[in-house]
Amino acid sequence: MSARESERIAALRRRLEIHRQEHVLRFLPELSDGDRERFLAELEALDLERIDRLVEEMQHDIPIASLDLDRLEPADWVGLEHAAASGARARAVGEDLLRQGKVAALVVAGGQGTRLGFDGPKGCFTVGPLSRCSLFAWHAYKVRRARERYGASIPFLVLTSEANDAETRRFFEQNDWFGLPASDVILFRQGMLPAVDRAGRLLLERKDRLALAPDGHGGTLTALEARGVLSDLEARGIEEVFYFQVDNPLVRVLDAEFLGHQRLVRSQMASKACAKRDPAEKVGVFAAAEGRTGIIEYSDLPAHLMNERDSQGRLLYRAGNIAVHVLSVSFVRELTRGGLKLPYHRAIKAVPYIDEHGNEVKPTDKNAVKFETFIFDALPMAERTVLVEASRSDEFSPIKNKTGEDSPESALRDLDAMFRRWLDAVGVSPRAPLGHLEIAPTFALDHHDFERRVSEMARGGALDLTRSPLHLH
Ligand code: UD2
Repeated sequence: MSARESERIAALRRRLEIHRQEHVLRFLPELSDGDRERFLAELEALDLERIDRLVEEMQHDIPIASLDLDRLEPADWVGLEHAAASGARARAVGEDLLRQGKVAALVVAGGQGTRLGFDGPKGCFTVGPLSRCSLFAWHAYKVRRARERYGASIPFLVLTSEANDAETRRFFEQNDWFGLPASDVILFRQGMLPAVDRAGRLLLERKDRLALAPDGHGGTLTALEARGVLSDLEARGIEEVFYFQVDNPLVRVLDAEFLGHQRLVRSQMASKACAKRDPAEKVGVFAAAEGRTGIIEYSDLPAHLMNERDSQGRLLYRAGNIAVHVLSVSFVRELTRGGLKLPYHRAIKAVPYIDEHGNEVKPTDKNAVKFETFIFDALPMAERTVLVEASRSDEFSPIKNKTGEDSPESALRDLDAMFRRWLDAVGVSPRAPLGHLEIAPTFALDHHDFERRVSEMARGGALDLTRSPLHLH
């Protein structure tokens, strides 16, 4: 080891000691030159002050709520009954925006899909009833159809994480970017944050590596800025980003009406909500406090608020978060200027680690704390927001669990029922049984688009909608 390297290590050790984290250097003498070099660089880049702050919040059990729970009230929303009245105007505004090429689509797909138990990026999971295409394909086809319909270029941004970036990239490449121009598909990786034990000490995953975890979907904002994607969007003249999660095949990607609502009230961040199925449904709820709107995550909502009812017997906090937003590019710029200001939530997990003797430990109990930011914590920071109610049967059926509610089976059922409603609206009763009916997003984006396409094709006499199986693509 050179004198210069010894000095470098001594300086790092002094810094780590101030923050009580010097134990991470324990195995340094055992490492090869290359591994030591890489690990030193990783440790030098750590934001130890921030880790101290997070540990302190953890040790004092400071609640991380973006709204004051004692002043909570339900958030205002444009309910379904009002959406019809303002819908046509909003749709025209949104369609104009799309035609002018001012919108990008962004899917967050950095999560690990642990509950589903699928080995691989969740976006690779099969969703097309007949095509057997993946969630990534399903979403990309919506972007493709929107480009075709509005005659504009629409960048498709995909947030990945360290664990799935390479595989996701390969999947897109192998599938020829699902027919989108490769230059308009932008995969960008979210950041990682160190996990700590219950005493706030950094954990080692290997002797030469910290235990790290993705920084949450709030990391989308940091990654947009840090990876140069935000500047790219600005250079392309993009003004609005349509944000959604990879696990919901029903999401109306680039919904013109929703985009219009954002513009009509000059909102910085628009959101969609569905009425909660039951008090315990695992969705965050929209609420307001002191004139600001935000979301209280399901795990943070006290039981008395979760079960509270209004005078008509409906859940008071029933505006469930379906994780569909429109963020204006200028708001994203504002949020990331001078470092991201979102709060860090804590998740207590079982994290494997190397103990002080160098042995690998695979804990069965939850031994560690991971920190993550949530994109919806940006809501209370916005001057103007708008919340629009969405119909669950048309827009929300996430794939989270292996079986039961919110599973592949319930998503297939909901997709099939939606296709049948579209067909019913054009006077057709399909003969195809469950699983034998697919209206691919390349054919139609939503029921408006479907009706338009059907009437065009019916004029040409080329369409038999009673076939079984029925696959329109
Ligand atoms: C999320 C919402 C919940 C509700 C529900 C609707 C949070 C914290 N909660 O719950 O309020 O709206 O969705 O479906 O969002 N992801 C990343 N990087 C990360 C973490 C997550 O990209 O570091 C992505 C992930 O790939 C997925 C989405 O974010 O697309 C949501 O993650 P989740 O499935 O862990 O969230 P969930 O279902 O607990």
